[in-house]
Parts: sequence; C-alpha cells; structure tokens
Amino acid sequence: MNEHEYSLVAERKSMQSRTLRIILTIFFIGLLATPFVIKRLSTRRDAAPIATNPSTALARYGLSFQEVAKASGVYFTHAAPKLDSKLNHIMPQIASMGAAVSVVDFDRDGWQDIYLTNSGEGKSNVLFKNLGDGRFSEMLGDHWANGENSRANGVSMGGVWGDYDNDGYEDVFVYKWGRPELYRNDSGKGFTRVSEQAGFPKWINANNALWFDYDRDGRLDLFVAGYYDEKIDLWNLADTKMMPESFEYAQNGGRKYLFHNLGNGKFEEVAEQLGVKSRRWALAAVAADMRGAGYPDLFIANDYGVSELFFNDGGKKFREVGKQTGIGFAPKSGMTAAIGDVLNRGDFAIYVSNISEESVLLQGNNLWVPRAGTSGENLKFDNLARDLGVEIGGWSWGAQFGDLNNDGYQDIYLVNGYISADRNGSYWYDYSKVTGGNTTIISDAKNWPPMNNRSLSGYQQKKVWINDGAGQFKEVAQIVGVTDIYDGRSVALADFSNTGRLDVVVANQKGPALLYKNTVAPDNRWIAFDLEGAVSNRSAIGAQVRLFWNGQQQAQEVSGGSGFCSQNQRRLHFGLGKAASVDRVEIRWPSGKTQTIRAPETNKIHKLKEA
Ligand SMILES: [Ca+2]
Ligand SMILES: [Ca+2]
Ligand SMILES: [Ca+2]
Ligand SMILES: [Ca+2]
Repeated sequence: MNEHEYSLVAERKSMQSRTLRIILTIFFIGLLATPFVIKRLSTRRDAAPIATNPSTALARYGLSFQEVAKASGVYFTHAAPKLDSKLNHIMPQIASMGAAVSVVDFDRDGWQDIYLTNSGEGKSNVLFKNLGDGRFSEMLGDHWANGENSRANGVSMGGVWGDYDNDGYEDVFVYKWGRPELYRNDSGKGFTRVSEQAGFPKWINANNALWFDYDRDGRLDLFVAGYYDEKIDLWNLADTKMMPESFEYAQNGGRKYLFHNLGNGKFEEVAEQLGVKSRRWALAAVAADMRGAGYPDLFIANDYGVSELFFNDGGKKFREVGKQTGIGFAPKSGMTAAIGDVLNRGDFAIYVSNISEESVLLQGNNLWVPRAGTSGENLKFDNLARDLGVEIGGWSWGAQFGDLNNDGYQDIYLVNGYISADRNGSYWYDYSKVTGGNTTIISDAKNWPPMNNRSLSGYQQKKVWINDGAGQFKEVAQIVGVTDIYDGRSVALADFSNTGRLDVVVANQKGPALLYKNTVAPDNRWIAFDLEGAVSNRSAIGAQVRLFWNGQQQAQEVSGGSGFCSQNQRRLHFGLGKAASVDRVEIRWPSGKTQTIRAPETNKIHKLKEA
C-alpha cells in the first residue's frame, strides 16, 4: 500500500466512523424522544421450567414453596368487569385490574385469614377463614363484606383492613372503580356496610388505599388515590377521551383523598387542605416514618409519570419532596410500592415496580435506598435496583418485602404479566406506537389499535429475589417452586401456620388465587410481634419495631396497606439466621411511647399491648 492508497483508506475509515457516529446519534435521539426502542418483537415466554427439587432449594436457599390453594380450600377465580362497549377493542387492557388480596385476622383467633376481591359484575369478594389446620373455609353470605360489585355500584379493586373504630376488630375499606365501601366488623361475626354514614363520595376510580394515623390522634385515617378521573363512569362513557394525556407526564388522572377520622363513624376529606393534590395516575401508595420524625410520610407510585413522596409535617401539612429527595425524576410506570430495611441499617428503602420487556422497553424497577449520611430534612435516595440485582421484573405488578428464608435479610417476592392471550400475537408494536403519540392521540381510547386477542407481556415467570446480606439479590423463583405464569397482580405475605415462616398469597387477573406454602430451613430462627395499640390506634399501624441481634439491626413498621392493591399480615416477622438470641427489641408506638424488651424469646410470636 503506497502512501496515497493508505491515506484513502484512512479517509474512508474516518468517513465510516463519522457515518456510524451520526447513526448512533440518531439512534440515541430516538431513545430520548420516545419511551420505546423497537428492535425485536417476541411473545415467547413459555420457556420450560427448570425441574425443581424441594430439598435442593432448601439446601441452597433455605426455602421451598408448594402451591396449595385448592388443597387448602381456597377456591377463588377472579373475573374482570365488562365495561362500556366503546372500549371493546382494548377491553383486556382497561379491565386489567381488580384481582387483589389482603391478609387480616378478622375474628381475633390468632390465625391469619385471607380476603380476595373480585371485579366481575355480580361476583362477590370472599373472606377465607383460616381454620388453623392448614385448611381455609369460605365465609358464605352477603354479610361478609362482599363488595357490592355491580354495574350501578362499580366493582372492587382491593381492600385494606384497619380498626377505624378501635373496638378490637379489623374493619375493611373496599376501594372500587365505583362507590367506596366501608364495612364495620361486628365482633368477627359478620360485617355491616357503613359507607354512607362515613361520608365518602359517591364514586372514585381508585386503585389503592391505605390506613394510617397521619395526625397521631389515635384514630386511623384513610388515604385513597384515584386512577381514572372520578367523573368517569367506565360503564357509561360520555366519550372515549379518558386515557392518560401522556405516557410520561400525565396529570389527568383521579384526585387524591385524605379522609380524617372524626371518631364518630364519620370522616372529613382534607387532602387538598393538607397539600396532597396531584392528579397523577396513582397505582400504589405506602406510608411509613421515613425521617424518624414520628409522623408517617406518604409515598405514591404513579403510572405514566414520576413517583411522589410527601413529608408529613407534624400531621398538619404534607409537603411533596420527590425532587428534593431524588425520587421524583425519571418518569416511569409505577405499579407497586413497598418499604423494607434491605441493608439492615435501621432505615427504609422503597421498592417501586415498573415495566420492562426484553428488547422493547427497559424501564427497570426502582429500589430507592436512603443515601448514607443523609437523614431528616436532608434525606436523599439513590436507585440501587441495578446494583442489587432487582431491576428487571418483566411487566411488574405487586411486590412485597419479607424474610422468606429467615436468614435475617429482607427478600422480595414479585408478580408480573399484563395480558396473556394469544401466545403468537403481540400487541407491543401497536402499544408503543400509540403511547409514543402526542396528547390528542394517546388520550383518546378510540385511537388505540384493537388488541384482537393478542398478548401484551403475558405468560411471565415470577421473581423471588433472595437477599444475600452482602448487597446482592439472587433470583430463584423457578428453583424454589414458584413456577406459575398467570397474570399476577397482588401479592401478600403472612404466616398462616403460626410456625414462623412467611407464606405467599397471590391474586391473578382472570385467574385463580394461589397459596404458596413455604418450607424454611429449620435451623434458621425467627421472632414475630403482634402489636395492639391502646392510646395509639388499636391496629398499631405505624408502630415501629427495631430488632438488635448478632451485631445487626433491622427496622420494620406495621403497615395499613402496601404493594399493589394488597396488605400483608399486620404481624411483624423477623428472620434471625442461626443466631440463638436477640439482644433487645425497641418498639415505638404511634403515640410516641417507647418500650424496650431485653432478650425476648426466639422462635416465638410475642403478643404486645401498648403499656
Ligand atoms: Ca382468624
Ligand atoms: Ca373495628
Ligand atoms: Ca387520625
Ligand atoms: Ca432472607
């Protein structure tokens, strides 16, 4: 090669690299301009499950699940509503929520019971009583908080339990796309509908609610967030312009409600007055004292937008601090919200699930971990989902924290899958086109291409992430026996056998409820706390328990609703690993009173009353 030829080659190479640079630039501008990258469309999600052997799973990860719903008497299949026929072409997408589960001991017999909501018109929500011998019994009759699911009253989206009248029995608020319902528990013998007396509005299109005592007056208040605008009746649409105005910045969702409990069976709505007023499309909320200020703060995961965190200033005002704390950037499709002390530091991380589909859309779930050295008003969070290995969960819905193998570290159980229809047809391309369109296009349902029985992120494998305590989670679902591929929505954790292991209940959209019974390595020890407030709300929602053992600590807070449309058992469960003893446990009641117990007995459920 002479010098001239050499310089020609060099020039050509430089041109090629410039062209490549331009192509890459265009590609990345494309990435910024639309939330999607379409490379390859794939609906294949039916990979053969890995053969599981319970003893291998036990030996390796310290747990093994067996699905026992039917064997335990939990026969329940969720039905979706049939909404206005103007939505027929995309009905599977719109009528895609409402399978929900919450756990409660409704009759105070010490055994955790299961409440499942249904969304088909004329179908009942069902309370399953735990008989204490591994079996459950369906409570039959209309006085068991059936949800009044109908075209006229709307249909259930979920239920949250809290003892709003402090009589010792947990009551249930059922949120719907429709009339909100409050059922008072009549001493465990049935329920009375008291919605009108409570003073709730006629209609909310809500996909979450939680109980918390935001002003610490000893009475549980109720937060409810709308998804669709409350003026919309999904059975009688005025027009089809009821969809989000943007895939990333939508502010045309339902309003927020904060019902202050007045103590006489009545509630006063104070959301706007106290500063909670966005109209983002809320799908999940969770409350906990994030700053150690004594009052529960409020976190909201929004679909089509950024998450919101409200600091609670002394029960008098809520102040949105999303941007200030670092969680309020990067709009995604927030689907669930749960709180857990993932690093055993005594503080709370927030897990938010989003949407990811291989080769198409990579949002990635968020694990917001408090930044070391920040606290109080200066609290900051970093998203460590990728670093810790809990980022990719498919089209994720509900997720909960819990120590599933009792090794002393909080694990994550996540369900996923949007619409499992024709395995050979994918709606992804049409979906990405319309959601990448401008406001006029995306906000009108009539512009959404017909689904024609195609799937959208269906048949997905669930995630069981085991925390190794050294900053990594390992995904083990198929190995530990979680092999279902239903369209999971809501998941709740509870110890149904009172033997110190967390079982899992899952509510699937248009599918059966599942009960995964957990077998845990017997040499891992545990301790659990059933709390009852006296000055504080009797459910002890908001009580914080801090456990010190083996040179470690872990904080947990009693929750009045977490995950997606769900609620775990109120009992706080701690795994201890091989440690035989606990140094001490510090309890901070919602009233502010504190209590310390030294060397509590392990492998035991402790019943504690606020002294
Ligand atoms: Ca019970
Ligand atoms: Ca009650
Ligand atoms: Ca209150
Ligand atoms: Ca664990």
